[in-house]
Amino acid sequence: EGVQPQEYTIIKMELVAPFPEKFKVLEGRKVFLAAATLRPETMYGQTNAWVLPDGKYGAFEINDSEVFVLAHRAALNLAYQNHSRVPEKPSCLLELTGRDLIGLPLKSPLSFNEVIYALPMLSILMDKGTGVVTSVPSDAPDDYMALHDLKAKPALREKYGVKDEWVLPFEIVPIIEVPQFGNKCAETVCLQMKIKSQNDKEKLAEAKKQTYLKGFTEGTMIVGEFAGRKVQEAKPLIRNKLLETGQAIIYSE
Ligand code: A2H
Repeated sequence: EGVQPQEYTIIKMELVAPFPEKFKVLEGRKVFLAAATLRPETMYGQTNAWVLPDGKYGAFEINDSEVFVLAHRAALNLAYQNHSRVPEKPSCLLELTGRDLIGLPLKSPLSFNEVIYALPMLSILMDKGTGVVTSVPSDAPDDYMALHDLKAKPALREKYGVKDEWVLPFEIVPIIEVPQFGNKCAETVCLQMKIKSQNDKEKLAEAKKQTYLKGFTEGTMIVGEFAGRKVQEAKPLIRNKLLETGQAIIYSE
């Protein structure tokens, strides 16, 4: 990790009622999976959320009505950034693991898919961001490969209790046009580099570098309110909208 603080946007992915048994104590509150992203302008293309099956999570009171599900470390950081019901102290209502989160139905800001599901990703780091990641397989190589693995491998779905209907209906949503890479830039690069699975760490790091730089510097939005604008211009505009409408907050670490 660098010396510069990283500023993320936390996307509030709302848990759809009625809540499952384990979450009944949270009934009556607004509960969100809190996903940290560096690419808020890509939220149109969400197909699911990612959690680490063996990761430790908690449901934390952010204020009187809202609860965030995220890693404990992130809850502590948020408490020092004015996002805890109790100032400077995380208030955990419920201890959870990633396995408890798999299959939760979510409504996420800007997503063309009205309801998406929390699914397992094995490369999630619990000491980065919130431990919850929003999945945009059109533009993120990690997301593309992890979704590809789940779609292609029934045994992987079975291992984590993932139902077909949480995965199979979800297609890549084109949202950004990148010269030479097309409008499914993560897929293009993963195919070109012949990446086999989400475990192909070295190649994925290279794919990420390529798509991140090119998508940001040369990409054009093809959907949403800022369609036709360059990604560089659209990003702060979309981010500000999400912040102003209460669908996202700023998070630094
Ligand atoms: B990004 P950096 Cl479309 N473990 O969001 C693993 N990955 C994590 C994470 C964690 N705990 N927390 C966040 N991330 C991901 C969108 C996106 C992202 C797109 C394209 C590239 C991209 C949709 N997923 O990131 O190490 C999140 O995925 C490539 C850099 O702090 C977050 O932004 O630089 C990004 O990694 C933060 O990575």
